[in-house]
Amino acid sequence: MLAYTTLGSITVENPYYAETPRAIAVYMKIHNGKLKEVCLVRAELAEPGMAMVEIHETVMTEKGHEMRPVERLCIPPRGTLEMKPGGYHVMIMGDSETIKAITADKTVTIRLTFDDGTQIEVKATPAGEVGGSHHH
Ligand SMILES: [Cu+2]
Repeated sequence: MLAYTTLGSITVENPYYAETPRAIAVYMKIHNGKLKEVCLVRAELAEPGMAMVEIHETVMTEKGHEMRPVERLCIPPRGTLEMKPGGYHVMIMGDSETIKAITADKTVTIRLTFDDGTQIEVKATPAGEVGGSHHH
């Protein structure tokens, strides 16, 4: 089963999250149905709290995997961007209490803002559960 959220010509498919004691990584596929490039410029929690939210990319360095914040994540015209483990993700960071509170109901709701003004609320479910990740 797949979960979709569509607004205008942007479709978010299958959002899911993975949790560690001090962070939550949210993954999804974003499809751009426009004939113009669209860029993700902001991610935030639908209910703001003590956590910090950033868009991250994972890069390989001499020291191994490293995560870096990115300012904008652009999706080509009629293209799809896949945020997945080892690549792009939305990262929510906080202390363990804050992280626990966010995932208490097994749903992480984030709001994505694109450079064309579109805002989409996305409800991510835990990785591996129904509506969560699917493997190829
Ligand atoms: Cu990260």
